[in-house]
Amino acid sequence: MTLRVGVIGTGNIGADHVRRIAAGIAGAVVSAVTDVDTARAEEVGRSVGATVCADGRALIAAAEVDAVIIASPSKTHAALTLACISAGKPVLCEKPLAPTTKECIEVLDAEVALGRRLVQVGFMRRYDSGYRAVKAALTDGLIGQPLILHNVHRNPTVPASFSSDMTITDAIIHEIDTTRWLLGEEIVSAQVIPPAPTPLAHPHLQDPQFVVFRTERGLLSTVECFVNCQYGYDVRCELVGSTGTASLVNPVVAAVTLEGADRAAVPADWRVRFGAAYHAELQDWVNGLLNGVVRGPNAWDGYAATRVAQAGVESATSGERVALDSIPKPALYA
Ligand code: NAD
Ligand code: ISE
Repeated sequence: MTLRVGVIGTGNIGADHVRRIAAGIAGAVVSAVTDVDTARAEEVGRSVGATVCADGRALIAAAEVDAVIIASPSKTHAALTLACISAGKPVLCEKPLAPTTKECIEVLDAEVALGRRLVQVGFMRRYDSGYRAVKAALTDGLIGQPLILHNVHRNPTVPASFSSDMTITDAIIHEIDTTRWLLGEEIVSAQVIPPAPTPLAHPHLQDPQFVVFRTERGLLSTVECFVNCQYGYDVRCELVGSTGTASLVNPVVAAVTLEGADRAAVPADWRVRFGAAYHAELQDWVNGLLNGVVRGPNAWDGYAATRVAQAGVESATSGERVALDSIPKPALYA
């Protein structure tokens, strides 16, 4: 059987997913696309022979769509995910599941009422070989007891439309998920501490941002997120344990030895750095669906990450540490 995938939003990541599925994901084809920018949808659709649907709802309802990828802006995610659940179609929703916990709870409620899991959230770092090696070092007992996780997340630049809240809800949300996943426990508080700002960011933006998360067992996870670092896309992570540390190694994309020095190129953007992880995420999603299961990061993970991000936004405003509460975890996500 071939899984027929419909993609909503053919911008940066949507077009990337379309290309990736067409070029090398076994067992799947892109059968339909849609975008409010119709010319863009037509161009991307034409490149892979996919139908262009009028809007997200038409795509979700289309007979030629078995499963949906949502790659439109974050504020559209919850409503489109709810429409997929109503239609009984599996959905890979890009992160975040929604910018607010209220919307995430609506998605949880709808899935629980349906009684089966259809939603996967695009936390693709869980599929990155570097992050997996860090996790394996911990679970294999190589570094003793986990104590502190240090994270760095740098983008060369962002557009003027990118806000300080989005640094937390759209960028740091990746570190929130990797913290929960690597350490296997929930985050219980968040504090945002603003460093001196770079002169090279748009004036409305606090950049960089620095956050300290504390987990249930008192572990710390720190995140420096700098979205105008200029020099490239740089994601780092070091897990400090009681007997050693495990670190993510930034993959070398090209190296030049010249004039007595080695120069290793930094990835240009997330497409380059995490290309293999996006591939693994999509292939695992398709393989699972062909066997009737959704097994990646689920709607609970989406809710759990957004509630922490929302606390971060609150802390950025107040300057205070924000303690988190949580709704009970439904049995569907046990
Ligand atoms: P983008 O602006 O490049 O693309 C979004 C596209 O959606 C645009 O073409 C826009 O015209 C279209 N669009 C807007 N409203 C729509 C609607 N209602 N229906 C259909 N199409 C609509 O943005 P992007 O960088 O591709 O990000 C899209 C989403 O993917 C965001 O939620 C972002 O957080 C997520 N993302 C995830 C990763 C990752 O590493 N997992 C990387 C990049 C982006
Ligand atoms: C973007 O939306 C992503 O998800 C990238 O992975 C992340 O690095 C970037 O900061 C976000 O804006």
